[in-house]
Amino acid sequence: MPQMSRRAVMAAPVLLAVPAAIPEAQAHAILRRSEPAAGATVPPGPLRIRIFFNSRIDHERSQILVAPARRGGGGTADEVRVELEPGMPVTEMAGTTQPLTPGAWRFRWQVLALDGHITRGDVFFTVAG
Ligand SMILES: [Cu+2]
Repeated sequence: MPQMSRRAVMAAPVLLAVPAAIPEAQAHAILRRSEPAAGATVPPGPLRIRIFFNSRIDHERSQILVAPARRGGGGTADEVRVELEPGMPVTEMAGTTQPLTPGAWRFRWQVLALDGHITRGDVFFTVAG
């Protein structure tokens, strides 16, 4: 093998490590849909949250946090981590919250995809009075 070709082969793994070089098809996890959906109204009490992603996630390094929704975004002090259900499909995660009181709430999902990228987002919903 000529010297130039060998160098090109050696360089390939380095290029793959650059996030911008990874095709969208192999990219990080994006929320496809959730239960509850954004803007939904749910009854008071414990709430089962289920989230569907476009790609495989690492359940060990992914989480769902629930907190009251505050005007202007708010901080993370009120967030409570939801224990994830074991045995979910590789593109889903789910867990059930403690009883939720009536009002505005959000859950925050944060997941690690197999491409090594962490993504997160907030889903706002209402607990009926
Ligand atoms: Cu990615």
